[in-house]
Amino acid sequence: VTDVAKWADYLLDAESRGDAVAPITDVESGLTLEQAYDVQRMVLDRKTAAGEQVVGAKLGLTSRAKQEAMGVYEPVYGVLTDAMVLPIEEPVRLGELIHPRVEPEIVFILDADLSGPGVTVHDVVDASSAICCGLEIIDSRYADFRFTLGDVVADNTSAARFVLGPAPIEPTFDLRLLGCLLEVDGRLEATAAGAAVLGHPAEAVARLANWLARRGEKLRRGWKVLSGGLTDAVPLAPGRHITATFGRLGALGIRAVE
Ligand code: 0L1
Ligand code: MG
Repeated sequence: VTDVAKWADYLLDAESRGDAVAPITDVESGLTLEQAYDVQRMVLDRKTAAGEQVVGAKLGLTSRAKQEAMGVYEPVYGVLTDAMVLPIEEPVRLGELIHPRVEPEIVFILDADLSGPGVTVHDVVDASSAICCGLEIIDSRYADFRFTLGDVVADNTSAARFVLGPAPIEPTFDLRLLGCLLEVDGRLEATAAGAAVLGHPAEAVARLANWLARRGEKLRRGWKVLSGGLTDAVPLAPGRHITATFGRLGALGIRAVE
Protein backbone atom coordinates (compact mmCIF):
# COMPACT_ATOMS: atom_id res chain seq x y z
CA VAL A 1 0.00 0.00 0.00
CA THR A 2 1.20 3.51 -0.55
CA ASP A 3 -1.33 5.74 1.16
CA VAL A 4 -0.08 5.68 4.75
CA ALA A 5 -2.20 8.69 5.75
CA LYS A 6 -5.40 7.09 4.44
CA TRP A 7 -4.88 3.96 6.54
CA ALA A 8 -3.89 5.96 9.63
CA ASP A 9 -7.18 7.89 9.36
CA TYR A 10 -9.08 4.63 8.77
CA LEU A 11 -7.79 3.23 12.09
CA LEU A 12 -8.18 6.48 14.04
CA ASP A 13 -11.74 6.75 12.82
CA ALA A 14 -12.55 3.18 13.92
CA GLU A 15 -11.10 3.95 17.36
CA SER A 16 -12.98 7.21 17.81
CA ARG A 17 -16.29 5.77 16.58
CA GLY A 18 -15.81 2.61 18.64
CA ASP A 19 -16.65 0.49 15.60
CA ALA A 20 -14.52 -2.36 14.29
CA VAL A 21 -13.34 -2.28 10.68
CA ALA A 22 -12.02 -4.85 8.19
CA PRO A 23 -8.28 -5.55 8.27
CA ILE A 24 -6.32 -3.30 5.87
CA THR A 25 -5.08 -6.41 4.05
CA ASP A 26 -8.69 -7.44 3.28
CA VAL A 27 -9.13 -4.14 1.44
CA GLU A 28 -5.74 -3.70 -0.23
CA SER A 29 -2.91 -6.15 -0.79
CA GLY A 30 0.82 -5.55 -0.40
CA LEU A 31 1.16 -4.05 3.10
CA THR A 32 4.83 -4.50 4.05
CA LEU A 33 5.98 -4.58 7.68
CA GLU A 34 7.88 -1.32 7.13
CA GLN A 35 4.73 0.37 5.78
CA ALA A 36 2.71 -1.04 8.68
CA TYR A 37 5.07 0.65 11.16
CA ASP A 38 4.76 3.84 9.07
CA VAL A 39 0.97 3.71 9.49
CA GLN A 40 1.42 3.11 13.25
CA ARG A 41 3.76 6.09 13.39
CA MET A 42 1.29 8.33 11.58
CA VAL A 43 -1.51 7.33 13.95
CA LEU A 44 0.81 8.30 16.81
CA ASP A 45 1.79 11.61 15.14
CA ARG A 46 -1.91 12.50 14.79
CA LYS A 47 -2.44 11.71 18.48
CA THR A 48 0.55 13.71 19.70
CA ALA A 49 -0.50 16.62 17.46
CA ALA A 50 -3.82 16.48 19.34
CA GLY A 51 -1.96 16.75 22.68
CA GLU A 52 -1.29 13.15 23.77
CA GLN A 53 2.12 12.46 25.30
CA VAL A 54 4.18 9.31 24.75
CA VAL A 55 4.73 7.55 28.09
CA GLY A 56 6.12 4.21 27.01
CA ALA A 57 6.12 1.32 24.60
CA LYS A 58 4.73 -2.19 24.45
CA LEU A 59 5.54 -5.51 22.96
CA GLY A 60 2.88 -7.89 21.79
CA LEU A 61 2.87 -11.53 20.77
CA THR A 62 5.96 -12.35 22.83
CA SER A 63 4.56 -15.52 24.43
CA ARG A 64 3.56 -18.76 22.75
CA ALA A 65 0.13 -18.52 24.43
CA LYS A 66 -0.53 -15.20 22.66
CA GLN A 67 1.00 -16.22 19.34
CA GLU A 68 -1.08 -19.37 19.14
CA ALA A 69 -4.26 -17.59 20.19
CA MET A 70 -3.88 -14.93 17.49
CA GLY A 71 -2.24 -17.05 14.76
CA VAL A 72 0.59 -14.52 14.37
CA TYR A 73 4.01 -15.90 15.25
CA GLU A 74 6.24 -12.83 15.48
CA PRO A 75 6.61 -10.29 18.28
CA VAL A 76 5.47 -6.77 17.46
CA TYR A 77 5.68 -3.40 19.17
CA GLY A 78 3.54 -0.35 19.74
CA VAL A 79 3.56 2.97 21.57
CA LEU A 80 1.77 3.95 24.80
CA THR A 81 0.39 7.43 25.43
CA ASP A 82 -0.99 9.13 28.52
CA ALA A 83 -4.52 8.74 27.13
CA MET A 84 -4.15 4.97 27.61
CA VAL A 85 -3.28 5.15 31.31
CA LEU A 86 -6.05 3.71 33.47
CA PRO A 87 -5.64 4.71 37.14
CA ILE A 88 -5.56 1.67 39.40
CA GLU A 89 -8.87 2.37 41.10
CA GLU A 90 -10.83 3.09 37.90
CA PRO A 91 -13.08 0.56 36.18
CA VAL A 92 -12.74 -0.16 32.46
CA ARG A 93 -15.64 1.61 30.74
CA LEU A 94 -16.75 -0.76 28.01
CA GLY A 95 -18.72 1.95 26.20
CA GLU A 96 -15.42 3.68 25.32
CA LEU A 97 -14.01 0.57 23.63
CA ILE A 98 -14.92 -1.93 20.91
CA HIS A 99 -14.33 -5.46 22.31
CA PRO A 100 -11.61 -5.17 24.97
CA ARG A 101 -9.60 -8.07 26.33
CA VAL A 102 -7.18 -8.11 29.27
CA GLU A 103 -3.78 -9.73 29.65
CA PRO A 104 -1.22 -9.83 32.49
CA GLU A 105 2.21 -8.34 31.80
CA ILE A 106 5.55 -7.59 33.43
CA VAL A 107 6.35 -3.88 33.09
CA PHE A 108 9.82 -2.29 33.08
CA ILE A 109 10.27 1.29 34.31
CA LEU A 110 13.35 2.77 32.65
CA ASP A 111 15.68 5.19 34.40
CA ALA A 112 18.07 5.45 31.46
CA ASP A 113 17.67 5.59 27.68
CA LEU A 114 18.21 2.28 25.89
CA SER A 115 19.52 2.60 22.33
CA GLY A 116 20.31 -0.35 20.12
CA PRO A 117 21.88 -2.12 18.43
CA GLY A 118 23.52 -4.57 20.81
CA VAL A 119 21.21 -4.11 23.82
CA THR A 120 21.18 -7.26 26.02
CA VAL A 121 19.03 -8.63 28.85
CA HIS A 122 21.65 -7.32 31.30
CA ASP A 123 21.49 -3.83 29.80
CA VAL A 124 17.71 -3.82 30.20
CA VAL A 125 17.86 -4.93 33.84
CA ASP A 126 20.59 -2.32 34.52
CA ALA A 127 18.54 0.45 32.91
CA SER A 128 15.36 -0.45 34.82
CA SER A 129 14.94 1.29 38.16
CA ALA A 130 12.03 -1.01 38.87
CA ILE A 131 9.55 -3.47 37.47
CA CYS A 132 5.89 -3.84 38.32
CA CYS A 133 2.95 -5.97 37.34
CA GLY A 134 0.48 -4.62 34.85
CA LEU A 135 -2.76 -5.40 33.09
CA GLU A 136 -3.00 -4.43 29.47
CA ILE A 137 -6.42 -3.84 27.94
CA ILE A 138 -6.13 -4.55 24.23
CA ASP A 139 -8.87 -3.55 21.80
CA SER A 140 -8.16 -4.42 18.19
CA ARG A 141 -9.78 -2.00 15.80
CA TYR A 142 -10.37 -5.01 13.51
CA ALA A 143 -13.57 -7.06 13.63
CA ASP A 144 -13.23 -10.31 15.62
CA PHE A 145 -9.52 -9.58 16.40
CA ARG A 146 -8.75 -11.04 12.96
CA PHE A 147 -5.56 -9.62 11.43
CA THR A 148 -2.22 -10.36 9.78
CA LEU A 149 1.14 -9.29 11.18
CA GLY A 150 1.07 -6.05 9.12
CA ASP A 151 -2.51 -5.23 10.13
CA VAL A 152 -1.85 -5.55 13.86
CA VAL A 153 1.35 -3.47 13.62
CA ALA A 154 -0.50 -0.69 11.76
CA ASP A 155 -3.13 -0.80 14.54
CA ASN A 156 -0.50 -0.04 17.21
CA THR A 157 -0.68 -3.70 18.28
CA SER A 158 -4.22 -3.32 19.62
CA ALA A 159 -3.08 -0.92 22.38
CA ALA A 160 -6.00 0.68 24.23
CA ARG A 161 -5.48 1.03 28.02
CA PHE A 162 -3.06 -0.20 30.68
CA VAL A 163 -2.96 -0.29 34.46
CA LEU A 164 0.23 -0.51 36.51
CA GLY A 165 0.56 -2.43 39.77
CA PRO A 166 0.90 -0.54 43.03
CA ALA A 167 4.33 -1.67 44.21
CA PRO A 168 7.26 -1.45 41.76
CA ILE A 169 10.41 -3.24 42.97
CA GLU A 170 14.00 -3.52 41.78
CA PRO A 171 14.57 -6.36 39.31
CA THR A 172 17.20 -8.06 41.48
CA PHE A 173 15.86 -11.60 41.12
CA ASP A 174 15.35 -14.16 38.37
CA LEU A 175 12.46 -12.78 36.32
CA ARG A 176 12.11 -16.05 34.42
CA LEU A 177 10.72 -17.65 37.58
CA LEU A 178 8.23 -14.92 38.42
CA GLY A 179 4.88 -16.75 38.67
CA CYS A 180 1.57 -15.31 37.48
CA LEU A 181 -1.99 -16.44 38.25
CA LEU A 182 -4.82 -14.97 36.21
CA GLU A 183 -8.28 -15.14 37.76
CA VAL A 184 -11.65 -14.22 36.29
CA ASP A 185 -14.44 -13.60 38.78
CA GLY A 186 -12.46 -15.53 41.38
CA ARG A 187 -11.87 -18.59 39.15
CA LEU A 188 -8.37 -19.53 38.02
CA GLU A 189 -8.15 -18.93 34.26
CA ALA A 190 -4.45 -19.36 33.43
CA THR A 191 -1.00 -19.66 34.96
CA ALA A 192 2.41 -18.63 33.61
CA ALA A 193 5.95 -17.66 34.57
CA GLY A 194 8.13 -14.79 33.37
CA ALA A 195 9.99 -17.15 31.03
CA ALA A 196 6.78 -17.40 28.94
CA VAL A 197 7.89 -14.08 27.41
CA LEU A 198 10.71 -14.97 24.98
CA GLY A 199 12.52 -16.97 27.66
CA HIS A 200 13.07 -13.80 29.78
CA PRO A 201 10.86 -10.69 29.79
CA ALA A 202 13.92 -8.41 29.58
CA GLU A 203 14.77 -10.16 26.30
CA ALA A 204 11.58 -8.68 24.85
CA VAL A 205 12.64 -5.17 25.91
CA ALA A 206 16.16 -5.72 24.52
CA ARG A 207 14.73 -6.78 21.16
CA LEU A 208 12.52 -3.72 21.11
CA ALA A 209 15.48 -1.39 21.74
CA ASN A 210 17.38 -3.13 18.93
CA TRP A 211 14.46 -2.93 16.48
CA LEU A 212 13.89 0.75 17.27
CA ALA A 213 17.52 1.47 16.39
CA ARG A 214 16.75 0.39 12.82
CA ARG A 215 14.16 3.17 12.63
CA GLY A 216 16.48 5.69 14.31
CA GLU A 217 14.51 5.55 17.57
CA LYS A 218 15.23 4.46 21.14
CA LEU A 219 13.54 3.61 24.45
CA ARG A 220 13.60 6.65 26.70
CA ARG A 221 14.29 7.29 30.35
CA GLY A 222 11.05 7.41 32.33
CA TRP A 223 9.14 5.20 29.88
CA LYS A 224 7.10 2.22 30.99
CA VAL A 225 7.64 -0.80 28.76
CA LEU A 226 5.04 -3.59 28.70
CA SER A 227 6.88 -6.78 27.80
CA GLY A 228 3.87 -8.70 26.43
CA GLY A 229 1.00 -10.85 27.70
CA LEU A 230 2.17 -13.95 29.58
CA THR A 231 -1.14 -15.74 28.97
CA ASP A 232 -3.87 -15.51 26.37
CA ALA A 233 -6.11 -12.46 26.83
CA VAL A 234 -9.53 -12.63 28.54
CA PRO A 235 -12.55 -10.77 27.09
CA LEU A 236 -14.15 -8.14 29.33
CA ALA A 237 -17.89 -8.07 29.99
CA PRO A 238 -20.01 -5.85 32.26
CA GLY A 239 -19.34 -6.68 35.90
CA ARG A 240 -16.42 -9.00 35.14
CA HIS A 241 -13.50 -8.79 37.57
CA ILE A 242 -10.02 -9.85 36.49
CA THR A 243 -7.09 -10.27 38.86
CA ALA A 244 -3.43 -11.01 38.15
CA THR A 245 -1.25 -12.16 41.05
CA PHE A 246 2.45 -12.05 40.37
CA GLY A 247 4.70 -13.51 43.09
CA ARG A 248 6.86 -10.71 44.44
CA LEU A 249 5.14 -8.05 42.35
CA GLY A 250 1.84 -8.49 44.16
CA ALA A 251 -1.66 -8.45 42.74
CA LEU A 252 -3.62 -6.14 40.50
CA GLY A 253 -7.32 -6.29 39.63
CA ILE A 254 -9.71 -4.50 37.31
CA ARG A 255 -13.44 -4.40 36.93
CA ALA A 256 -15.45 -3.69 33.81
CA VAL A 257 -18.56 -1.51 33.71
CA GLU A 258 -20.89 -0.61 30.80
O1 0L1 B 1 -0.28 -6.80 23.55
C1 0L1 B 1 -0.48 -7.74 22.79
O2 0L1 B 1 0.00 -8.87 22.92
C2 0L1 B 1 -1.40 -7.50 21.64
C3 0L1 B 1 -0.71 -7.81 20.39
C4 0L1 B 1 -1.70 -7.75 19.32
C5 0L1 B 1 -2.48 -8.98 19.20
C6 0L1 B 1 -3.78 -8.92 19.90
O3 0L1 B 1 -4.58 -8.00 19.64
O4 0L1 B 1 -4.03 -9.84 20.65
MG1 MG C 1 -0.06 -6.92 25.60
